[in-house]
Amino acid sequence: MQNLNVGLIGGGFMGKAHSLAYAAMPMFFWPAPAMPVRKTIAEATDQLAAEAARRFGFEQSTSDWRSVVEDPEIDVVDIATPNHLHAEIAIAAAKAGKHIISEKPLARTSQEAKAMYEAVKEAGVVHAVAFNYRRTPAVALAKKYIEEGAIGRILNFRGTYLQDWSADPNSPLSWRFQKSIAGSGALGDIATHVIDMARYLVGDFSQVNSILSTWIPERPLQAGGADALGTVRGSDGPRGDVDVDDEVMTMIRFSNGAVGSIEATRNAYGRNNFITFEIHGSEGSIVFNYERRDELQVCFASDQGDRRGFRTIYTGPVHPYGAALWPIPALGIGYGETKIIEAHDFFTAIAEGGTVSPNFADGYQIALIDDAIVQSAESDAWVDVQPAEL
Ligand code: NAI
Ligand code: SOE
Repeated sequence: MQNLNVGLIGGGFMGKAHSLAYAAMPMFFWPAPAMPVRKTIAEATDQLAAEAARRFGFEQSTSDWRSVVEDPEIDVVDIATPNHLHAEIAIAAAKAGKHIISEKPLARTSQEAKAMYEAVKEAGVVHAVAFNYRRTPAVALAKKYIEEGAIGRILNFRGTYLQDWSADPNSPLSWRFQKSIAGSGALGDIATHVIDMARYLVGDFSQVNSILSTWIPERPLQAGGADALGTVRGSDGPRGDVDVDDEVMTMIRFSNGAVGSIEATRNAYGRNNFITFEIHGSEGSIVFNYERRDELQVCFASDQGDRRGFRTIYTGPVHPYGAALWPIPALGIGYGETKIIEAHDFFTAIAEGGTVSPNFADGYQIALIDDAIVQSAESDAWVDVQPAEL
C-alpha cells in the first residue's frame, strides 16, 4: 500500500472536512487504496498556515501555495480555497504533474473550467471535483434502483437546495457574495450540488428556463478572508454591494426526454441544508432529503394496491459504501462520511490508474449549465445547454 503525500490549500471549512477525510479514510476503508499523508497545508498567512497544520495534523505549513504545487514530494494537490483561486492553482498543479481534487464549483466561469479541464487532460493526472453529496449512501442507493429499472423510465426530477444561514440582511458580505471571488451566488455555490445529482441520477441537460434573483442587495462589510457562514452578525458599519444572485429557479429538459426543476435559495428561513429530490418514474418514485440522509423513500407501482405508498429504507451495511461504514442501518452518517467516501474514491482512482466521477469534465459541463441558466434568466426564454468540448 503506497503513501500519497497531500498538499492541501485552504484551511477553512473545507480544509477541516478534507483533513478529517484523509485521517479517517483508512479507518473506514481497509485495506485503504493508498495511505494519505497530510504533508503540507497552505493558508493565506504564515500564522494561519502554522495554526492549520497543528490543528489538522499536517507535517509542515506555508503561506505560498505555489511552493506546495512545485514540491516534488507532493503527489496530490487539494484545492479548498475560495473559488477565484481554483483555476490558477489547478492549472499550475496539473503542469507540475500532481493529481488534483478541487472543491466545487470547479471555477467562477465556464472559460476557467475549460482551461482547468484542458490542463488536467494534457497532464494525464487524476482529477476530481468535490460534489460530495452524490456520495451519500442513500443517493447512491437511488442511483442503483434507477439503474436496475426499479422505477422505470424517469419522467420528472424535482430538486431543491434551501438554506437560511444568510437570510438575515445583517449577515456579512463574505466572499460568497462577491462575483470577483465566487463567480455567482446560490447558483454556483449550492444549486450546482443539485445539478450534479440530477446529472448523476437522470442524465445530461439539454435546455433550461430560469429565474435568478438577488433579494438582499447589500450587506455589512466583513473583515478577514474566511467565510463565517452567517454565524457573525453585522454592525452598523459600512455596507457593500452584493453582485451575485441569492436565489435560482430553473426548469430543465433532459437529453433523454425527462423534465425537471431545481430551486436553490439562501433566503429560506427554517431550512438549513435542505437538499432534496423527488424523482417520478413510469414504475415508481424515489424521495431523498439530506436533512434525513440515512433514509430513502420509495414507492413502486408494482406494490399491491391496498398497501401502495412510500416506505422508508434506512441505509446500512448492505447498501452502497455500507460495508465500510457502520454495522447497523440508521446508526447514522454525517457530512464527514461523504467526504471520507469521496477521498476513498479519489485515492482508488490514483492507486489503480483509473478515473473518478465527478471530475473536471463534469465540473466544466456544470459550468456550461450555469451559463445557460444565466442566459435564460437574462433573456426570459428557454436556452440550449452547450456540450463541454472534451
Ligand atoms: P472558507 O472561507 O471557510 O475557507 C477558505 C480558506 O482559504 C480560508 O481559511 C482562507 O484564509 C484560505 N485562503 C484564502 N486565500 C488563500 C491563499 N492564497 N492560499 C491559501 N489559503 C487561502 O471557505 P470554505 O467554506 O472552506 O470554501 C472553500 C471552497 O470549498 C469553496 O470553493 C467552496 O465553494 C467549497 N465548499 C464546498 C463544500 C461542499 O460541500 N463540497 C462546502 C463548503 C465549501
Ligand atoms: C454555503 O452555502 C455552503 O457551505 C456551500 O458552499 C457548500 O457547498 C454546501 O455544501 C454547504 O453550504
